[in-house]
Amino acid sequence: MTSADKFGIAFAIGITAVMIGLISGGTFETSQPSPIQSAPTQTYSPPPQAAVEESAPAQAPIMTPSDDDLTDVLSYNIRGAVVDSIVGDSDNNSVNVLIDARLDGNLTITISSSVVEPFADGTYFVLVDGEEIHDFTQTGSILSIPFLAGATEVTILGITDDYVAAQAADKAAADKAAAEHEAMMAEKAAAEKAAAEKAAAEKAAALPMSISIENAIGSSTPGCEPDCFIPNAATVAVGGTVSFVNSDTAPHTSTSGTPADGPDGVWDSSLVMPGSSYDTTISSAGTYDYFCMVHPWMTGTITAK
Ligand SMILES: [Cu+2]
Repeated sequence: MTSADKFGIAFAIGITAVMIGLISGGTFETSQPSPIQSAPTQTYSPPPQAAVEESAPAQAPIMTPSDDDLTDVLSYNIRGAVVDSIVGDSDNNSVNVLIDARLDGNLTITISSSVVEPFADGTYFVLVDGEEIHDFTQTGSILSIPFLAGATEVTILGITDDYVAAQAADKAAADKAAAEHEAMMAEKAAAEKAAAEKAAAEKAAALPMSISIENAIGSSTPGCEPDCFIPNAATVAVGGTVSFVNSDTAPHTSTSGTPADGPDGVWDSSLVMPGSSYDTTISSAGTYDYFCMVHPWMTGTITAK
């Protein structure tokens, strides 16, 4: 073997050693109890991943939620216990950290949303040995979770299908309630409109079936116009009766028509003596002019509806 070959082999061994060092990457430390801090601590950080250039096509992530063993994937720091394993459960959108807690302690772990998708507000649920706990803290994606000596399992749980279904059911119920409220309001408005229309119709239908019209006192001389018949303009229901009452001291007539064109033949009382009256029935809708044949300044109208 030449010296050149020996050099080549030595070089290859050196390169291989460097490569192994790079591949194994991550750091793993376990410190012994110290006088200051009695609980053991364990820290793990995964090796940095190769930077992806922005212009490069999207690459499949090295770690995916379907990976079950996340022991060498997630960064954590634990005090008072050692981590046996970290197992992802993509079906349940959760991560289980199996620990051996010799003392009361704390687990700080970074959970990315690609490993466990959080709830809509970015938070996670945390269970210790199956019991939900609330005294953990979450800062961004870093969870700091306390546990008691003897704990064996820390579970970090994200949004679940049941939760999504419950949210969807809540929204559907709210939408239904809103739709029902809207329909009820529309129904109420329609009912109010119908009631108003009915009231208007009843009011219109409530025209009197009989009215009384008097001759103004002293109407036998001009000057009573336009109120020589009181009221001068009156309304009665179709088929109703109009009673002309002569409460004046002179005889008068109520004659349909106008002084200019004369009687039109609908009705004519002829002379009505003081203290007497004359009734006529209006059988058709319309507006009727009338006057007094004796005193042509006396005029009035009757409307029948
Ligand atoms: Cu008259």
